[in-house]
Amino acid sequence: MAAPGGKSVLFVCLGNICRSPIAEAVFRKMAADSGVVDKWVIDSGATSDWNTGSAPDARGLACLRKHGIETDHRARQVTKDDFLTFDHILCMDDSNLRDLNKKASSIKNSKAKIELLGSYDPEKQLIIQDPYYGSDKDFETVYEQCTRCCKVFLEQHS
Ligand code: WE7
Repeated sequence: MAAPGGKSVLFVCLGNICRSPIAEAVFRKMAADSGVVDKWVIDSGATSDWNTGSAPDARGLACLRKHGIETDHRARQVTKDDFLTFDHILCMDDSNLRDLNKKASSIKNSKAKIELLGSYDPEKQLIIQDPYYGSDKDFETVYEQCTRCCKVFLEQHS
């Protein structure tokens, strides 16, 4: 899955239309700006199959665009294969963590390290809240949390 000698990270939230596509796009931009994007396999996925095939939420796309980031991601559900191929699975809240750990426990040889993305936040905001029923400001908060966390995650794994 990963490039030779490379690393891989899958960002996960409930529907893969709000938080995890933002995290994925932010991390890809950061890795590109640092010249290491070719060393990484970067993707995002959902714990649910509710939005499979959908584009990211328009508010999330607007937020990313405001920060000079584009994405053409389409929502997909996390698969059993993801636990065998990804080094890191980074999720947003405790509900995601429970769903992922439950799925992982049903799989032989799951290798992915499953963590909260917020565990990398230097400002210690552990949970990245679902902005689905929120405002543009909530998407901006998600963006800021993802930016802080992805920076530390990339530094620690470079
Ligand atoms: C969300 C969501 C989010 C909530 N993205 N949806 Cl309605 C529904 C039902 C099952 C799975 C999904 Cl994904 C969705 C649509 C998409 N970020 N957040 N729903 C949400 C938020 C708070 C309380 C309950 C729900 C379903």
